[in-house]
Amino acid sequence: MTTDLRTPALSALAGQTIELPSWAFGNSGTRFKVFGQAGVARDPYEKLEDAAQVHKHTGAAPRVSLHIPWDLVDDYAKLAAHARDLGVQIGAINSNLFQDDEYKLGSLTHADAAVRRRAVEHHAQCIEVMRATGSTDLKIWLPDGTNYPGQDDLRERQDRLADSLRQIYAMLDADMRILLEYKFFEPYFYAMDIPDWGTSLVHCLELGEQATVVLDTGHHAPGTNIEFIVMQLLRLGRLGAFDFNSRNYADDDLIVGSADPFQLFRIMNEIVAQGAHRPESGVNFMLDQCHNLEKKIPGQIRSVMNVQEATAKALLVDREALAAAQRSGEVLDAHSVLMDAFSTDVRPLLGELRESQGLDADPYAAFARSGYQQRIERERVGGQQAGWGA
Ligand code: AOS
Ligand code: MN
Repeated sequence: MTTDLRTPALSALAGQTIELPSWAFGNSGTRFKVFGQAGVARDPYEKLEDAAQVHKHTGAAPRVSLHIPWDLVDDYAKLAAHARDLGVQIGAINSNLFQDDEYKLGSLTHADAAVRRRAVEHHAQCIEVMRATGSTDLKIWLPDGTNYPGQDDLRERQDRLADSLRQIYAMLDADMRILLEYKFFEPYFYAMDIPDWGTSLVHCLELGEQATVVLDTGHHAPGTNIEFIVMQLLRLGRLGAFDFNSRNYADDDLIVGSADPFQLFRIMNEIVAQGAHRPESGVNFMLDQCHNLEKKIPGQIRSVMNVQEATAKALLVDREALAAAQRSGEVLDAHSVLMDAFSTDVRPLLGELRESQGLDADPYAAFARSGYQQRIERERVGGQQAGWGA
């Protein structure tokens, strides 16, 4: 390496934060089976306690996304205070448009204005939660779509969606923003109403500057060049957040970086190339995962570590050498610069970072040694475990 890349990499990594989803701490599964696990959180308070363990050992996960109504509580100021006491804070608030019978044919796009109004009003409730918890991100994943050609008018559904989103946007406070997610299939299989980043972006551009796109890494067809999308959204200033996870086949929601660490590196490379890893870029690096087989807390710790490792590798790309090789058309030299960074073992660097922060170099092992898992398995007896839909 011609330049010292380690020192700036360490300082950039010290500033990186990753947001955890509350639902990762509840039971989850597939549409075939939800497996229960001993010690799983029974309410949003316990979910925050588990999330705080991830932050305690990684030092990099200080926010937790909530989902309404899965995380309904009587007093959100109290929940936010509980988070603060644990050393974390409330992150994005996720709305839910997919679990009411009324939404079978659509929510924000429904042909019936009364159903659309109800779906819009649910966001007023979410914005109240944001005000009470200090959250500034309203994340909307629109599950609407159709299963059969001719089932509904595609154009009219877009117009209704634009109108519903305008009403939600109008409710935002000045420091709030909408994070608008896209997904190419599921729960509908002919035409989703926000199937791709282009559609999400078009709606965001129409809405205004407080609307940005969420890129869920699991929501693309196989072979999609996700880093290209990342680059383009950054270029336009409209990449609001990631929902990080891994896919092998569909929306698998597996641990980020487990299926394809090279893809995660390529994504983080575009992020670092445009300086978007810095907190002031406004890109929220969130996880959206479900740990069906593995234990929840170590699953989240591993995920945070995977994002940190991909980021560290991206920070070690020798950008001067890369630019020189690109300018002179040295195809393989340019490629080698990237591969050298990708092939670097960054675990010692991250260990050094953590030790400088008073943490154990290996958060995964430190959590295992802590006895927390055994304690919750012993103590959390009785009550209803949190889970998908609860
Ligand atoms: C659904 O497929 C999306 O990925 C959502 O972002 C997410 O799973 C949901 O918001 C969790 O409630
Ligand atoms: Mn998602």
